[in-house]
Amino acid sequence: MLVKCRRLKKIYFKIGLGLVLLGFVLIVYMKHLDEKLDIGVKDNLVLSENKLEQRISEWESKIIPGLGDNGEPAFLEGEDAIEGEKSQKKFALNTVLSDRMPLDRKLRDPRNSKCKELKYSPTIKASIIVIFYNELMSVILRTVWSVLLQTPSHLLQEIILVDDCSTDDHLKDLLQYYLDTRLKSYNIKLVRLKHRMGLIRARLQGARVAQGDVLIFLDAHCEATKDWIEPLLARIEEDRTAVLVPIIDVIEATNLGYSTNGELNFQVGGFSWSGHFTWIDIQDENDKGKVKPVKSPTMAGGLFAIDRRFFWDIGSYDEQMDGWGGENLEMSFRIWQCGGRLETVPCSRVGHIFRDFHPYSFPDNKDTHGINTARLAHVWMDEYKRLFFMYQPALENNPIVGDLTHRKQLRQKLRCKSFKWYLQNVYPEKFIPDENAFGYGQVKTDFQMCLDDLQLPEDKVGPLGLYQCHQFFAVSQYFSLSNNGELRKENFCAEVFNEHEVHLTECHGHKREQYWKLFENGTIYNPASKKCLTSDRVENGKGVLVAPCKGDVFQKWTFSHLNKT
Ligand code: LR7
Ligand code: MN
Repeated sequence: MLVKCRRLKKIYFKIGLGLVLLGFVLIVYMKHLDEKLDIGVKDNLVLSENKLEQRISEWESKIIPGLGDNGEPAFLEGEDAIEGEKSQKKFALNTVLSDRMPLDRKLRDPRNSKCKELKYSPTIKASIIVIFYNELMSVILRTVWSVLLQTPSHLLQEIILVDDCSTDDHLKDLLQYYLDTRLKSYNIKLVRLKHRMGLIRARLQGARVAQGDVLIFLDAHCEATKDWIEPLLARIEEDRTAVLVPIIDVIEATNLGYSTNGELNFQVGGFSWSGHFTWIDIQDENDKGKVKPVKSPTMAGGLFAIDRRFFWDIGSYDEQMDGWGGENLEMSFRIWQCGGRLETVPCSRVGHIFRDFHPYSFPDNKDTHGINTARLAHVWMDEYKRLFFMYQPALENNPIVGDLTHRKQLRQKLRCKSFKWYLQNVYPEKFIPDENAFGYGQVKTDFQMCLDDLQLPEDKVGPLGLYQCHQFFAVSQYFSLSNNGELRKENFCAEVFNEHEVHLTECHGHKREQYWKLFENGTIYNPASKKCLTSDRVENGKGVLVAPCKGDVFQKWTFSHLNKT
């Protein structure tokens, strides 16, 4: 009996110990999972429910019905107007106006009328992923409301809000409380990151918890419009390797006006060799004015739809990219080079608030855009990365760029095509400054002065300058004489202006004032004005001009590099 009892005791002890151990293992495992996702559980509400309800009701009571309806620009009066203007300076957004505007304002249908005749019947569902860092709560909620109002419930799996560890207090309990009370019947998840991870990893965390067939990413200051989701889902159902961008309409940061023209002359995505996203006109004449999806060489990055499995299969994001920037070109090149397609869908339209500056700062003030772009250049751009590193020489062999092994392995695993293939097949119009040119590099006079853009910002028009030739070759003195006779830098061309001035302005491809001929004797001749490029009497830092051709020393130019013809 005693023996039996002891044995039983032993067994119980073992079971007990086993359970304790199991519990311990479970706790450790859960913590590990939590850490892996780096997601915290729902915040404990700090304010009492009463207080929260009071704050929300107070805010709701100040909302002005009808303000901003139909996407009309809206204006405040009195004290609010003054405060609104102040907020504009601080947040690059009229936050007072946003707080006064109904969250569920009605927008006009911005689509082209041809779109309204089309019928789509997708059968798959989307998870909408909205990431944010210190965004205004009313702006985030207007994004959420617009999705709820404009998306049929059978196409909506869930909305996932990812808080990239915001420090603004109102985004903590107040936002959670709003969702729990005002939007409780909807499937909205609020994921809080425990550390600021930057927008790339924040999106990845959202994608990890998403369950829909399709992922649709949105910035936290967007508004969806009528039937925005149907053409996206229908196209993905037809081809799961198609990654889609809606037309991104402008919502003005000052008055929240939703501007749209309903026309089909929208633009698609390009890039600059300095590694920035740019808007470009649709290249193929046959694609212009159509309602069907149009090929897009790149995307802006914030708003896109992708099949969830395809997102993971094709390498999701480069998780080592920090902060902000670069991920959009990385994904664009990767999608094309590894067997997908990127398209703009003209019948899907979403508004985005374009802000003049980032209302948030970055940890350590790191140039994450530069570093991230250096990463993608090394992995995806092959020999063409030389052109990017011309703009960022300090990043070329810099350990700050980090380890690239995994991304290079991914490229091998997916057997992706070369960047040359991408340029030739996806973006043949892209100007390659040292390939599509007779001559390129520094354009020197005999007295050590060089053509110089005087560091004109990439999107500004200004005089073509002259400056002492830099000992170490710098990008401001890099020009090409293109095969089409343009004297150009990226998309900027030297153009004769007012008979004798020379400006750098957007290339138009129609020759005329932008057409130049290089002669054996080193003169650069502009047939439209019948004059030659001249450095005569041009002081340091001032522009060059055109003058009657004399063939003298002021009209003699030498390109540092010439292509063999
Ligand atoms: O550390 C951060 N963590 C975040 O979660 C910094 C930002 N964010 C959030 C932020 O709150 C916002 O919701 O990330 C989102 C994007 O940040 P924005 O709105 O400041 O970026 P943007 O609109 O100026 O920049 C564009 O390029 C970025 C490059 O990394 C992203 O891809 C943005 O999503 C992208 N926006 C668009 O494509 C919208 C169209 C604009 C154009 C052109
Ligand atoms: Mn944005």
